[in-house]
Amino acid sequence: MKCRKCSARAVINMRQHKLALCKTHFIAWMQEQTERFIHHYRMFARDERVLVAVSGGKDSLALWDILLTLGYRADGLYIDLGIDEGTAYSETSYACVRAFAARHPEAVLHTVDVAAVYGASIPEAAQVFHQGKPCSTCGLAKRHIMNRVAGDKGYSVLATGHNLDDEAATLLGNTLSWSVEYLRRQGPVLPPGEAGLVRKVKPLCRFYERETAAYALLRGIDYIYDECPFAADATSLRYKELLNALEQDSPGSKLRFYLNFLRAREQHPDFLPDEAGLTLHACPTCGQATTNDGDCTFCRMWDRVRRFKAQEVATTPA
Ligand code: Q46
Ligand code: ZN
Ligand code: ZN
Repeated sequence: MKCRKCSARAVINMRQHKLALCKTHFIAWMQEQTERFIHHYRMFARDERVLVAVSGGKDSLALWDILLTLGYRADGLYIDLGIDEGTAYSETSYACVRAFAARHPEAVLHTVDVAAVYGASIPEAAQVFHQGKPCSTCGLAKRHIMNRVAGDKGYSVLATGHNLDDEAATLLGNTLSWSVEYLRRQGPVLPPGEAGLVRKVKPLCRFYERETAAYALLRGIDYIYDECPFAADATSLRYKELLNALEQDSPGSKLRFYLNFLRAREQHPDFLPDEAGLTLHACPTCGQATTNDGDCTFCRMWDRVRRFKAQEVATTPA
């Protein structure tokens, strides 16, 4: 198969766009398209400082690479979750992030070691607070830490590497359960809320996962290939498989599902109205936005984890 633009050998065929491209033109296409999405969804301006949440995986490192190549002021944030489970997941992913950052002296890498700062790793905290379900603990911790670091370090916008497969799977899950509040908030841009929430953007949300993977490989980015050991239990993987089966029969169905949802919501704003009575206020302990009376869920979690650990120490025979 030949590249549509120059007739060289194509490295990727994107059936949903009826577009095959060679290495050079595919890399340029990914960067141009990202720039287009940033403008189209009014994600951020040239002079804004962007904090990119990097996990060491292909999507977030591809995003950081694209933003730097496009000339944006993009720094990275790595959160060390302390996940090992015999796979050295956190250690390996951090090594990939550090290697990328070392090649980009123009950018700053911020790191937060969860166990060192809060007293327990994510799997340890999950044992106490989420009946051993690390993804709930992890999501809560990442949202809080990303927002805090962005606010503390003066970034007006936080960018994550979610791709179309992630977004379509989340959309399917939210639709199956008719989670109106989540459906209302899902999209390429989550505007800043009250009480110090920063704007969140997903510049890669219209790229298929295979496209971000191809981009990372073709750009020579060393990323962690293995999924987090807890990902295998995630329901979203089953939704991704379902959507892949649909895509196989009907190329473009994933993209249509997502884009038509965004369009429908824009055309019918009353379909998903703002939830009445949901007021945010600042957590008295950390200052971040919460709907709780008193401390936010993040602060309650660490308080319980610390009390549990202190009790454990007190009852352990010397
Ligand atoms: S890192 Fe965290 Fe994911 Fe691992 S523990 Fe679950 S949520 S699967 S994106
Ligand atoms: Zn070409
Ligand atoms: Zn708090």
